[in-house]
Amino acid sequence: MAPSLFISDLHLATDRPQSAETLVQFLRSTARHAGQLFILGDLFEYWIGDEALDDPMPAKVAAALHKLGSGGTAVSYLHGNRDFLIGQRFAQAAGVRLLPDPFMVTLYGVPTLLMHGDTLCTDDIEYLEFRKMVRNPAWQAAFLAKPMPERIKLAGSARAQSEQSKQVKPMNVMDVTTNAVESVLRQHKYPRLIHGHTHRPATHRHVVDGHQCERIVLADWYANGSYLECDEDGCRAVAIEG
Ligand code: LP5
Ligand code: MN
Repeated sequence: MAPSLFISDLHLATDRPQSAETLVQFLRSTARHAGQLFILGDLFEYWIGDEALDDPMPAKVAAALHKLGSGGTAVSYLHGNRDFLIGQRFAQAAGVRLLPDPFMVTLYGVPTLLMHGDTLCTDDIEYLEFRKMVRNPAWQAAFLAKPMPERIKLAGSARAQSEQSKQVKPMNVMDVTTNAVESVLRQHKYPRLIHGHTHRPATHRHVVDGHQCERIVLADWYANGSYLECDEDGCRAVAIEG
């Protein structure tokens, strides 16, 4: 059976064109042989409204995703903490299905839970407060109603505050907590879990109520591209040569 591929945390930005180029090449080659491609958030460095589709880089990425979908690889997208404002216009232009977070899917007989991963970082109280604010539909509607230059300014200011706050936060606060992981695994009847966000790629094993669960953390694309490939034999991380 065709494999399922997973990517996250690409952080595509116009001023760092290499990652977008790597992605477009990946969508035109490896991804075409997959049955499904799951994007688990933070495809873009930040997203402040689907008007960004008027810019060349996001438009090119959306077109390449759409072409992949038309060729028979189903593409699904789950929001990250940087691109939670991706909306229906982008979804249509890219031909992607927007998934809720968390999302359960059975792959090759294995129940698998997909998340971005930010909600598992339950010790990061400041972040979770910020998240609560920006995930509120009324806040989002008000933000999207602002003129683009104002949105750019606010996003810049949020990024600056985030970078500042990350410098003083202990590293473990910015990782998942065992409690949150175990609780979500329990809630979903002990599936395999795949997520990104922490930029700490690894495969962890959790024993929850006597059940063995695998937790796979995806890598970011800062240094080079990579993807996770899953099939009936399990999952493996693959680096994209380039
Ligand atoms: O993103 P990353 O990996 O660097 O850090 C995250 C958490 N930070 C965020 C913030 C985003 O980066 C902001 C960019 C989103 C832009 C798109 C939407 C525009 C929204 C505009 C908002 C006004 O997600 C970081 C985590 C880290 O992951 C690890 O998990 O720790 O969380 C923080 O740093 C949050 C801070 O603790 C609090 C941030 C306060 C921001 C307040 C913004 C108010 C702006 C008002 C301007 C006048
Ligand atoms: Mn993230």
